[in-house]
Formats: sequence, structure tokens, C-alpha cells
Amino acid sequence: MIEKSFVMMKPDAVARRLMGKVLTRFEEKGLKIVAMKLIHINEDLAKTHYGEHSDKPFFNDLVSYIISSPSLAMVIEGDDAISLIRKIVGATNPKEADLGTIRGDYAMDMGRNIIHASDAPESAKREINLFFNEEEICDYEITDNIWLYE
Ligand SMILES: Nc1nc2c(ncn2[C@@H]2O[C@H](COP(=O)(O)OP(=O)(O)OP(=O)(O)O)[C@@H](O)[C@H]2O)c(=O)[nH]1
Ligand SMILES: [Mg+2]
Repeated sequence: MIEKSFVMMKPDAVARRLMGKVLTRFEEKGLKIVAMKLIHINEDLAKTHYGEHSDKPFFNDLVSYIISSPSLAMVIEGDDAISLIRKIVGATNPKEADLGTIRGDYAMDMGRNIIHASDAPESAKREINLFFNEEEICDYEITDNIWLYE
């Protein structure tokens, strides 16, 4: 099923100039970028986005990290995009993430794991609406579809 996922390169990815390399992984796989913006997330938005973790011991550190510098927010579309992107991103802890995944290849620490991706259809919907207006999400065809999908 064609799905949209919310994906965000966190401040460390932007500051370490990894945006191009990370974006290339999604493009080369055959996924389609349908929205994108560089955004310096404020405290309210960070707390809402990561609300499910508000009672965790790492919550304050997580919020400080996310608001420390700009992030690159995106909506990425494709067949089974939500679970597929989680696979491309890799495990939450970069030390456990397989090599070949984004976190496995580019990160060292759980608290600096460079990228976020929605974990389920409901969270994808919630997160996309939190960061983007409907007009900011582009509806367009890419002609390589006939070579990507049967
Ligand atoms: N410092 C620290 N940060 C953590 C820890 N666990 C999770 N985090 C941070 O909190 C984020 C959200 O945690 P989860 O939602 O459980 O993990 P995830 O779904 O792989 O990561 P996201 O895609 O960012 O939501 C992680 O990506 C980490 O940045 C922890 O034990 N210590
Ligand atoms: Mg998560």
C-alpha cells in the first residue's frame, strides 16, 4: 500500500553536513520526497512530537537535543514506506543498528542518532499534520514508477 511517513534529520545530521548523503539513500531506494523544510524546532513542538516519551528519564535531554539547532523535516512516500523507512534508518541505538542502515553507518550514540522516522500509520498521520500544512505536501508523478513497481 502506498504510504506517507514523517522523517526528520535531527540537528546532528544537519550540523554534520550529512543531509545529502542521507537523502540519497531514500531517493536511490525508489522512495519519493513529497515535502521538505529546514526548521528550527521550538520547545513546544519538540515536546508535542515526542509526547509519548514525556515520562522517560531521557525526555529532557531529548528535547534539548532536538531544539539545539535546525532539523530537516520531510514527508516521504512509497509502497509500505513506513516500515521500509524504519528498516533503512536502523535500530534506535546506533551501536546496535546494522551496518548499512543510516544509524548504523553514521551515528555513535543513542542520544545523537541523527534521524527520526514514524513507527506506525497513526503516528505518521499525527506527525505529518504536526509539521506540515496540506498545501506543503506535493502530489506529483515520477516517471520511473514503471521500473520500480510491477
Ligand atoms: N539519551 C537517550 N536518548 C534516548 C534513549 N532512548 C531513546 N532516546 C532518544 O529518543 C528518541 C525517541 O525514542 P524512540 O521513539 O523509542 O526510538 P525511535 O522510534 O527509534 O526514534 P525516533 O524515530 O526518533 O522516534 C530516540 O531516537 C533517541 O534520540 C535513551 O535511553 N537515552
Ligand atoms: Mg519513535
